[in-house]
Amino acid sequence: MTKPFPYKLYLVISQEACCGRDMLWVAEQAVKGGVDLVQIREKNKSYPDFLESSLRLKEILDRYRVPLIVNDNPLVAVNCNAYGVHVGNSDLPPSEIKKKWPDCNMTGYSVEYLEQLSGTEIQFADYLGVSPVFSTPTKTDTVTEWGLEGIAKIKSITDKPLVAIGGINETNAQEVIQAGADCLAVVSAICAADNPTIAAQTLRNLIETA
Ligand code: TZP
Ligand code: MG
Repeated sequence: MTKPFPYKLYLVISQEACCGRDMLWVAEQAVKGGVDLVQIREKNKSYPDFLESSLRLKEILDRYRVPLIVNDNPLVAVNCNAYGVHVGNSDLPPSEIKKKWPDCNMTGYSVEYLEQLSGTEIQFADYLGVSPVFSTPTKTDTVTEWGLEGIAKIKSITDKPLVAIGGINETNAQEVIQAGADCLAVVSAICAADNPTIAAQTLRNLIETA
Protein backbone atom coordinates (compact mmCIF):
# COMPACT_ATOMS: atom_id res chain seq x y z
CA MET A 1 0.00 0.00 0.00
CA THR A 2 1.32 3.42 -0.89
CA LYS A 3 0.89 6.27 1.57
CA PRO A 4 0.32 9.81 0.31
CA PHE A 5 3.61 11.62 -0.28
CA PRO A 6 2.89 15.34 -0.47
CA TYR A 7 6.52 16.53 -0.40
CA LYS A 8 8.13 18.30 -3.34
CA LEU A 9 11.42 19.78 -2.21
CA TYR A 10 13.61 17.75 0.10
CA LEU A 11 16.71 19.22 1.68
CA VAL A 12 19.45 16.75 2.62
CA ILE A 13 21.70 18.57 5.04
CA SER A 14 24.92 18.11 6.97
CA GLN A 15 27.07 20.62 8.78
CA GLU A 16 29.88 19.93 6.30
CA ALA A 17 27.76 20.85 3.29
CA CYS A 18 26.94 24.31 4.64
CA CYS A 19 30.19 26.04 3.67
CA GLY A 20 31.16 27.13 7.17
CA ARG A 21 27.71 28.42 8.04
CA ASP A 22 25.54 27.05 10.82
CA MET A 23 23.49 24.12 9.54
CA LEU A 24 20.52 25.18 11.66
CA TRP A 25 20.52 28.63 10.05
CA VAL A 26 20.76 27.14 6.55
CA ALA A 27 17.91 24.73 7.27
CA GLU A 28 15.66 27.48 8.59
CA GLN A 29 16.39 29.74 5.62
CA ALA A 30 15.64 26.86 3.24
CA VAL A 31 12.35 26.02 4.93
CA LYS A 32 11.33 29.67 4.61
CA GLY A 33 11.89 29.31 0.87
CA GLY A 34 9.70 26.23 0.46
CA VAL A 35 11.62 23.12 1.51
CA ASP A 36 8.96 20.76 2.88
CA LEU A 37 11.02 17.77 4.04
CA VAL A 38 14.50 17.69 5.60
CA GLN A 39 16.97 14.86 6.07
CA ILE A 40 19.93 15.10 8.38
CA ARG A 41 22.84 13.17 6.90
CA GLU A 42 25.95 13.18 9.08
CA LYS A 43 28.41 10.55 7.98
CA ASN A 44 31.27 11.50 10.27
CA LYS A 45 29.64 12.34 13.57
CA SER A 46 29.63 10.19 16.68
CA TYR A 47 26.27 8.90 17.88
CA PRO A 48 25.95 11.58 20.63
CA ASP A 49 26.84 14.40 18.21
CA PHE A 50 24.49 13.07 15.52
CA LEU A 51 21.70 12.84 18.07
CA GLU A 52 22.35 16.32 19.45
CA SER A 53 22.35 17.91 15.97
CA SER A 54 19.17 16.02 15.10
CA LEU A 55 17.41 17.21 18.25
CA ARG A 56 18.37 20.81 17.54
CA LEU A 57 17.32 20.61 13.93
CA LYS A 58 14.03 18.99 14.86
CA GLU A 59 13.26 21.82 17.29
CA ILE A 60 13.53 24.32 14.42
CA LEU A 61 11.65 22.20 11.88
CA ASP A 62 8.80 21.61 14.35
CA ARG A 63 8.14 25.35 14.34
CA TYR A 64 7.45 25.15 10.62
CA ARG A 65 5.76 21.72 10.76
CA VAL A 66 8.37 20.31 8.42
CA PRO A 67 9.16 16.63 9.07
CA LEU A 68 12.68 15.44 9.87
CA ILE A 69 14.13 12.27 8.35
CA VAL A 70 17.35 10.79 9.75
CA ASN A 71 19.86 9.19 7.39
CA ASP A 72 21.23 5.70 8.13
CA ASN A 73 20.59 5.53 11.87
CA PRO A 74 17.20 4.39 13.19
CA LEU A 75 18.39 4.78 16.78
CA VAL A 76 19.03 8.49 16.27
CA ALA A 77 15.67 8.74 14.51
CA VAL A 78 13.81 7.10 17.40
CA ASN A 79 15.61 9.08 20.07
CA CYS A 80 14.96 12.46 18.48
CA ASN A 81 11.39 11.48 17.61
CA ALA A 82 12.01 12.06 13.92
CA TYR A 83 9.29 11.46 11.38
CA GLY A 84 11.29 8.75 9.65
CA VAL A 85 14.53 7.30 8.48
CA HIS A 86 16.32 6.97 5.15
CA VAL A 87 18.36 3.85 4.43
CA GLY A 88 20.45 2.46 1.62
CA ASN A 89 21.92 -0.86 0.67
CA SER A 90 24.49 -0.88 3.45
CA ASP A 91 22.01 -0.03 6.22
CA LEU A 92 19.31 -1.90 8.10
CA PRO A 93 16.78 -2.84 5.40
CA PRO A 94 13.28 -1.29 5.36
CA SER A 95 11.64 -4.61 6.41
CA GLU A 96 13.75 -4.64 9.60
CA ILE A 97 12.99 -1.02 10.30
CA LYS A 98 9.27 -1.68 10.04
CA LYS A 99 9.65 -4.69 12.36
CA LYS A 100 11.79 -3.00 15.00
CA TRP A 101 10.14 0.41 14.79
CA PRO A 102 6.47 0.00 13.89
CA ASP A 103 5.78 3.65 14.77
CA CYS A 104 8.16 4.92 12.10
CA ASN A 105 6.03 7.11 9.82
CA MET A 106 8.30 7.06 6.85
CA THR A 107 11.06 4.83 5.56
CA GLY A 108 12.99 6.02 2.53
CA TYR A 109 15.09 3.54 0.59
CA SER A 110 17.77 4.37 -1.96
CA VAL A 111 17.57 2.51 -5.25
CA GLU A 112 21.04 2.06 -6.67
CA TYR A 113 20.58 -1.15 -8.67
CA LEU A 114 17.80 -2.23 -11.00
CA GLU A 115 17.77 -5.61 -9.22
CA GLN A 116 16.46 -3.93 -6.07
CA LEU A 117 13.19 -3.34 -7.88
CA SER A 118 12.52 -7.05 -8.20
CA GLY A 119 13.52 -7.69 -4.57
CA THR A 120 11.24 -7.73 -1.54
CA GLU A 121 12.58 -4.67 0.30
CA ILE A 122 10.99 -1.96 -1.80
CA GLN A 123 7.53 -2.99 -0.65
CA PHE A 124 8.48 -1.88 2.89
CA ALA A 125 9.62 1.57 1.76
CA ASP A 126 7.36 4.62 1.78
CA TYR A 127 9.40 6.33 -0.91
CA LEU A 128 12.31 5.39 -3.11
CA GLY A 129 15.39 7.52 -3.62
CA VAL A 130 16.55 7.45 -7.22
CA SER A 131 20.21 7.62 -6.36
CA PRO A 132 21.96 9.32 -8.04
CA VAL A 133 20.14 10.80 -11.02
CA PHE A 134 23.30 12.61 -12.13
CA SER A 135 26.84 12.19 -10.91
CA THR A 136 27.75 14.61 -8.17
CA PRO A 137 30.86 15.63 -6.27
CA THR A 138 28.76 15.56 -3.08
CA LYS A 139 28.66 11.74 -3.14
CA THR A 140 31.22 9.86 -5.16
CA ASP A 141 30.73 6.26 -3.96
CA THR A 142 27.72 5.77 -6.20
CA VAL A 143 26.80 2.83 -8.44
CA THR A 144 24.43 3.67 -11.29
CA GLU A 145 23.91 7.12 -12.71
CA TRP A 146 20.21 6.74 -13.48
CA GLY A 147 19.73 9.76 -15.70
CA LEU A 148 16.29 10.87 -16.82
CA GLU A 149 15.68 7.53 -18.57
CA GLY A 150 16.37 5.74 -15.28
CA ILE A 151 13.66 7.74 -13.51
CA ALA A 152 11.17 6.86 -16.22
CA LYS A 153 12.19 3.21 -16.06
CA ILE A 154 11.80 2.99 -12.29
CA LYS A 155 8.46 4.78 -12.57
CA SER A 156 7.24 2.14 -15.01
CA ILE A 157 8.10 -0.63 -12.52
CA THR A 158 6.80 0.74 -9.22
CA ASP A 159 4.10 3.09 -7.95
CA LYS A 160 6.16 4.13 -4.90
CA PRO A 161 6.79 7.88 -4.69
CA LEU A 162 10.13 8.69 -6.33
CA VAL A 163 12.56 11.13 -4.77
CA ALA A 164 15.28 12.09 -7.23
CA ILE A 165 18.70 12.93 -5.82
CA GLY A 166 22.13 13.69 -7.20
CA GLY A 167 23.30 16.67 -9.21
CA ILE A 168 19.91 18.37 -9.20
CA ASN A 169 19.87 22.14 -9.52
CA GLU A 170 17.96 24.98 -11.19
CA THR A 171 19.15 23.98 -14.65
CA ASN A 172 17.72 20.46 -14.61
CA ALA A 173 14.96 20.50 -11.96
CA GLN A 174 12.10 20.67 -14.44
CA GLU A 175 13.31 17.84 -16.64
CA VAL A 176 13.75 15.63 -13.59
CA ILE A 177 10.13 16.26 -12.60
CA GLN A 178 8.97 15.77 -16.18
CA ALA A 179 10.79 12.43 -16.26
CA GLY A 180 8.58 11.22 -13.41
CA ALA A 181 10.12 12.27 -10.08
CA ASP A 182 7.59 13.18 -7.39
CA CYS A 183 10.05 15.14 -5.29
CA LEU A 184 13.54 16.63 -5.72
CA ALA A 185 16.20 16.15 -3.06
CA VAL A 186 19.21 18.43 -3.03
CA VAL A 187 22.31 19.07 -0.98
CA SER A 188 24.54 21.65 -2.64
CA ALA A 189 21.90 23.50 -4.66
CA ILE A 190 20.63 24.84 -1.33
CA CYS A 191 23.38 24.23 1.27
CA ALA A 192 26.03 25.94 -0.86
CA ALA A 193 23.81 28.73 -2.17
CA ASP A 194 24.61 32.28 -1.06
CA ASN A 195 20.96 32.69 -0.17
CA PRO A 196 19.32 29.36 0.76
CA THR A 197 15.85 30.95 0.88
CA ILE A 198 16.07 32.21 -2.69
CA ALA A 199 17.60 28.93 -3.86
CA ALA A 200 14.71 26.99 -2.31
CA GLN A 201 12.10 29.41 -3.70
CA THR A 202 13.56 29.09 -7.18
CA LEU A 203 13.58 25.29 -7.08
CA ARG A 204 10.08 25.19 -5.63
CA ASN A 205 8.79 27.43 -8.43
CA LEU A 206 10.45 25.28 -11.06
CA ILE A 207 8.90 22.14 -9.57
CA GLU A 208 5.46 23.66 -9.41
CA THR A 209 5.56 24.91 -12.98
CA ALA A 210 7.19 21.81 -14.52
N1 TZP B 1 22.68 10.35 -2.42
C1 TZP B 1 22.77 10.20 -3.73
S1 TZP B 1 23.49 11.52 -4.48
C2 TZP B 1 23.64 12.34 -3.01
C3 TZP B 1 23.15 11.55 -1.99
C4 TZP B 1 23.13 11.89 -0.56
C5 TZP B 1 24.24 13.69 -2.88
C6 TZP B 1 23.46 14.74 -3.61
O1 TZP B 1 24.12 15.96 -3.48
P1 TZP B 1 23.93 17.15 -4.51
O2 TZP B 1 24.89 18.21 -4.01
O3 TZP B 1 22.51 17.60 -4.42
O4 TZP B 1 24.31 16.64 -5.86
MG1 MG C 1 22.93 4.95 4.16
